[in-house]
Amino acid sequence: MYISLRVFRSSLLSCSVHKIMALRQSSDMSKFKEALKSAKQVVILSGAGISAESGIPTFRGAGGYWRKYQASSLATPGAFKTSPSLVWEFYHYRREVAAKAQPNAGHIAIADYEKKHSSDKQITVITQNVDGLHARAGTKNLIELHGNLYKTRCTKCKEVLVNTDSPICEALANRGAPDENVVGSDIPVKDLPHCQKPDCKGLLRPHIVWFGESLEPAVLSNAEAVMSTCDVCLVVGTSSVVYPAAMFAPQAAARGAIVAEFNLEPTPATPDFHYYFQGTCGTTLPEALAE
Ligand code: BJW
Ligand code: ZN
Repeated sequence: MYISLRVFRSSLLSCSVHKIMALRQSSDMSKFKEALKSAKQVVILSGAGISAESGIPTFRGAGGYWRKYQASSLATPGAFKTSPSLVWEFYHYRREVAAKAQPNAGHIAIADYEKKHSSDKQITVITQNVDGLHARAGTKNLIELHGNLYKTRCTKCKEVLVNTDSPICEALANRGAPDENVVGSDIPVKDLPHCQKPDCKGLLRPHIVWFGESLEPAVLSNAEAVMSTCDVCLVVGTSSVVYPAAMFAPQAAARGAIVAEFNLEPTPATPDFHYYFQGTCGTTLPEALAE
């Protein structure tokens, strides 16, 4: 359920005031592992940082550009309306990069942890990533909040389909190079991916949640449900600036769940959490999730 930014910020502010008195942050791994051991419901909330070691660029910071465009400026309905060709080139490039990437030690540690503990704990991975690497590492109980690079949605009949074709259509073959000297994109709309239903033939788009679009209601309510009951939450490789995901873990911490952040650097949400482990997910997660 949505709360307004003003209400959210003021509730965070009062939480933060409370925490200044009550919450002492720790980076004691053995203490965290004790808390994890006794947890019954565990959520792992991941972001682009977990896939960085697989060679997939993050959104913010130096890697967040494709050609001269900031990645987040292409992930909008407006950009697709203005130039479906440019946006498809961007997504074609990212589909190819992610298809060649392999899950890394962080993804694998999470998948192994679920495999080992699914009989004594409820473990859910909520990811903001669209690259499919958690599933490829073997994670089963997975909520993909922002969609998936290998799903398409018809702009006309709204049908969602899995599509792993490479390239997704002939016109995109050898397109999408990240070279910043390449300007614009000129693939005629008729040559971009289209719905195969004979009575539809609508233009397809990536089945991804762009800025300003709502998350799928069922996906959002599943995520909110597990976030509202977990006893331990690991927040891994996310800058915690994109809503609604950015408020999941601070809200869980505010109601008393133990929250641990794993990141290369502190984020705006770091002060809200009980534990902070600085470093790459590929090194910190295998340690945190091992027996
Ligand atoms: C490592 C590491 C290593 C690196 N190890 N760590 C409330 C308040 C204000 C604004 C809003 C609000 N509610 C909604 C909005 C608007 C908007 C929003 O949040 N804007 C903010 C930027 C302010 N949200 C939306 O529009 C959402 N829709 C929505 O809520 O609809 C209703 C609504 C709309 C408007 C107003 C009100 C209500 C939809 C959000 C969809 C996000 N989509 C994207 C792109 C699509 C996916 C794609 O093409 O791939 O999803 S944006 C982009 O950001 C992507 C990511 O999933 C998402 C989060 O980024 P993430 O994963 O955190 O990556 P980075 O790069 O930011 O951070 C990486 C981190 O890893 C860093 O911290 C590094 O340090 C770390 N790191 N290597 C460990 N090896
Ligand atoms: Zn269709």
